Amino acid sequence: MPITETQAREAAEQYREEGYALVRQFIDGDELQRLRTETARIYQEGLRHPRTWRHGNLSFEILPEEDFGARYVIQAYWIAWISEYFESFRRSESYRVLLEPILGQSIKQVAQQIHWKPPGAGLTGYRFHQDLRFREAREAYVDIAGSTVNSGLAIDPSTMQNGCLQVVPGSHKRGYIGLSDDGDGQIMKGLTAEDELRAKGIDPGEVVPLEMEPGDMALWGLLTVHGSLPNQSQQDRSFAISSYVRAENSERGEWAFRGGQSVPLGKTPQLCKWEQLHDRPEPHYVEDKWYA
Ligand SMILES: O=C(O)CCC(=O)C(=O)O
Ligand SMILES: [Fe+2]
Repeated sequence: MPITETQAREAAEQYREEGYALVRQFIDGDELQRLRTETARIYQEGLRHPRTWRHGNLSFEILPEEDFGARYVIQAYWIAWISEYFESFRRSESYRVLLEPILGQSIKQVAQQIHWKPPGAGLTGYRFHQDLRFREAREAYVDIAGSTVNSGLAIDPSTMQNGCLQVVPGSHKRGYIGLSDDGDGQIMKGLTAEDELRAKGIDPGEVVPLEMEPGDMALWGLLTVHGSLPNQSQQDRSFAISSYVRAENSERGEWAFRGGQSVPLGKTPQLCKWEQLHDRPEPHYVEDKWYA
């Protein structure tokens, strides 16, 4: 059963005021079971690749055995291309109800990701940052921050021990502050020291951990300061992230809803993020030891 319009309105209100929102039991029951089963299947699919692999928007980010002692899948992008379940889920009635009070009735999707934090993988934290840093081609959007919302759905229980998302309420009203933009800007290497937060005017005491049960949904914006720690437990934390934009303000993305109607993927992928979609559309492995 999709969330109610009242829940969605309340979430939109919290999102506007605080830069994030938490919706408990966005999905449950059989739907949640299907999500978990399909996520496990996709992890196994990713494990077939010895290194990071891309094909159009579809991609698996791999920590290879030669560098990590075992092979780990830490991210998958645009699995809708290999999963009927995720293709319809990304534009399901639950998402429509959730997104409409924030983005209106015509919506494109610019990111679809699953993040895993396999126990033992080590490099599974995300230093504090604002997602605006990931949006290339700002000219392809109008009012990009005001027209985008990110959503993260807990597939596994998400706890302090396994690296749940942490947010700074109200930080979306402070503009772009450049956290983790120093050095090589690689947000999965190292941790954010409390002093880095203080240097940008954030009291570490303001950070709110979002512990979530499977099926719970978090929303945050492109300017909301957030991050997460590496998994320090024996339980994985898989998390399904999707980023949606108000369609009339974006030249990029796959349609999700047009005038409130769910829109399936077309025959060919639309430009979402990577310029590689045009430069190197064929399947290929990526030589980028960003973790070295
Ligand atoms: O998976 C997480 O804990 C956070 C991911 C994140 O912030 C991102 O991909 O931008
Ligand atoms: Fe992020």
